[in-house]
Amino acid sequence: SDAEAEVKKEGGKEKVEWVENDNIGYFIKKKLRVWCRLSHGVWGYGTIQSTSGEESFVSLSNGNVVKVSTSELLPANPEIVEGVDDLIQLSYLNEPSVLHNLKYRYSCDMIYSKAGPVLIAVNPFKDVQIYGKDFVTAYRQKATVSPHVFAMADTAYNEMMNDGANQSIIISGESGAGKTETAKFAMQYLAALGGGNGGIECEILQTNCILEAFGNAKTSRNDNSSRFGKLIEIHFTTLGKISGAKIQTFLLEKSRVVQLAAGERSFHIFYQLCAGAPPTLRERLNLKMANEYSYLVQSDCLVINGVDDAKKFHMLMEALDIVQICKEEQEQAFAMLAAVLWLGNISFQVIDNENHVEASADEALTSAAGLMGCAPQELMQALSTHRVQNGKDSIAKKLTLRQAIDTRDALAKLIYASLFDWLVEQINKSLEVGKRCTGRSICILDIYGFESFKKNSFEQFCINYANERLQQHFNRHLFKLEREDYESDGIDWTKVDFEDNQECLDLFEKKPLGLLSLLDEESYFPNATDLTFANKLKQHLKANSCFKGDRGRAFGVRHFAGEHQLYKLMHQLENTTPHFIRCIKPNCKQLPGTFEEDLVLRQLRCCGVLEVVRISRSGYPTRMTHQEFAERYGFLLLETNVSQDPLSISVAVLKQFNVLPEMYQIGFSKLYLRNGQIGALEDRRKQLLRGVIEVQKYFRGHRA
Ligand code: AOV
Ligand code: MG
Repeated sequence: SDAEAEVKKEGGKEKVEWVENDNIGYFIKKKLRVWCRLSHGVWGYGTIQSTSGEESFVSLSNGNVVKVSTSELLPANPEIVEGVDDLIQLSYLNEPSVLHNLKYRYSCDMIYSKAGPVLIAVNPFKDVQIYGKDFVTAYRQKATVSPHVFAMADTAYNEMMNDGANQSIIISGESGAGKTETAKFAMQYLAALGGGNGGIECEILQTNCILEAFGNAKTSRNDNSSRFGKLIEIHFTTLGKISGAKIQTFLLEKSRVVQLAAGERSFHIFYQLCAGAPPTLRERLNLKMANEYSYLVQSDCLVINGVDDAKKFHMLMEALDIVQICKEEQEQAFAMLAAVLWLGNISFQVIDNENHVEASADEALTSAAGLMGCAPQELMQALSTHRVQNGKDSIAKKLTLRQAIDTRDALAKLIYASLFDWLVEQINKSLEVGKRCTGRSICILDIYGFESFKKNSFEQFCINYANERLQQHFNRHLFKLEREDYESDGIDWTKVDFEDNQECLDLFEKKPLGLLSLLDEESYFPNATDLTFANKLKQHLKANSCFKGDRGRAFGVRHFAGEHQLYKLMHQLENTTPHFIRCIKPNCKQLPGTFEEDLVLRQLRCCGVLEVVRISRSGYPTRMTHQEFAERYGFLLLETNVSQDPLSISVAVLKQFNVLPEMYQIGFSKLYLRNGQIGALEDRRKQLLRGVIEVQKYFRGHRA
């Protein structure tokens, strides 16, 4: 448990005692600064004025005095740790302290902080001038060490060069938290470091523009939301120059092509094409404006504030040129997009008294067929009938309106998804330059974060499963790092209590009774429905604490995509040295300068940052080299007969202040102190310095 030093006068001599400070008694006694929970859930910062029974009066920094329950008080940090780079340096790692530190830094445009080995990036929602060439140079030359995505990319690069080990930069966070932007800055830095090899680095950077056009869309949370996961592997020569790159994409949200929520858009490329295609291309594709296509108008949102789709289209064409996709192929790709749009305009009419339908022979049908390279009649047939096997023969069964619309939409999604895959393949061909044979690489993973909507589809299921796997990778890695740090400095490692998400993963993965196996099995039963599946899950999984089946609701799942890619991805990542970046969204309005504490806290909690902090807290959060410690506190020594090396001085300080042996450990290079210890020494130090100043004043006064 935590303890705090208390200086007592005893027979004229000061004696230091250690008291438990879990119950904040020490803070109350000393009238130190505290955090108190105010009525509306936010934390207030102030000084305890008085305490009576279970209640305390706290004078807040804004001058108000509030009455709060003493149990709602938490210790605030001493001033020397205000706005520290690394949350681990905080003496008190309680939530308000962590929040305050991030908020303080954010208000000074310091959007990056560390939580031990993890980089935290709080989205500024404005241009911060910290990504220019001067910053690249500064981080390259180690002229600055403040936390930055450049610093993390630099570490990855150096570790790759020094150890020859592959590296990964894993970026996670909620929708709109800044993952994609952060990934781009990491790529920019690596391109600057490993560039100068025939422009391959420019090509790599241009892929962002292309993949964002085809894979991003405006959602209610983010005007430029990635609707796919991306892993880019950048390959380097033994001299550290970029030799090539490879992109893998995951879980493209293809349902967006045919179905949009109010206020959201489909993939950017559709609007860019409609707004920016030059006249001759418009003519050849029989292209209309976006508001004439049903797939696009359904959500009542065609433009994004501050975005010029036509201009974006021109940038896209340039980018396609740069990655060497020739003009003919570009036009074929645009033709497929136009085909998808026209497909959405195809309507159906009832043709018999059994409510069977047939596609109307109109401009939509002829245009779509023309663009797809088939006869209108063929397309009509394909959209109005369903082939079923009957013995040796196959017969065409007519479709109802719902079935016909589903068929049409499935075709549109298939075309779009195939186009996306084709594009990634073309990009990869063009990035293959150096044959990628050296085996050194840095990969950057930008995957969309946990999602939870009112109605969650199979897509959310897959995304959340992927995130669950990543979370485990994250937990296990950090745990390992922490242990290595202790062990390499000769510190006795006693296992700290460590939360794992294995049970949740079991829920998905266990065979034969996990969500995935059960779903797989159920989808083979001809009479299976959402409800039978839901019942099956309830029957088998109710024992797993991560399973919630109490609402009797059916699942909207039809088919399982296959241990999607994800297994391969995790395997690939497990063979690299990972570097984690956690992006934080400070508000939901995409506004600069707005830091909503509750929102940030929720993200810190659920993405494991506080867990990292907690791991350190249960160990020895304060780490100072013998030298640093001796320099800062050596002058407090009363005992003069101490040899002058840093280690002896440090030990003497600890002895003098009666720091209990279980409160610290001495490593080969550093001192490891339990939570709260440094705060007490700081108080003592300040007291003494104040005394010195008083004495100086006194003497000056006398001389005058
Ligand atoms: P995401 O990738 O995490 O969301 P983005 O990277 O698209 O989030 O960021 C959302 C928006 O925040 C961007 O369009 C920028 O306007 C702004 N932004 C983020 N990081 C920065 C930064 N470092 N500097 C300036 N502005 C920034 V999603 O893809 O929705 O999960 O699926
Ligand atoms: Mg993104």
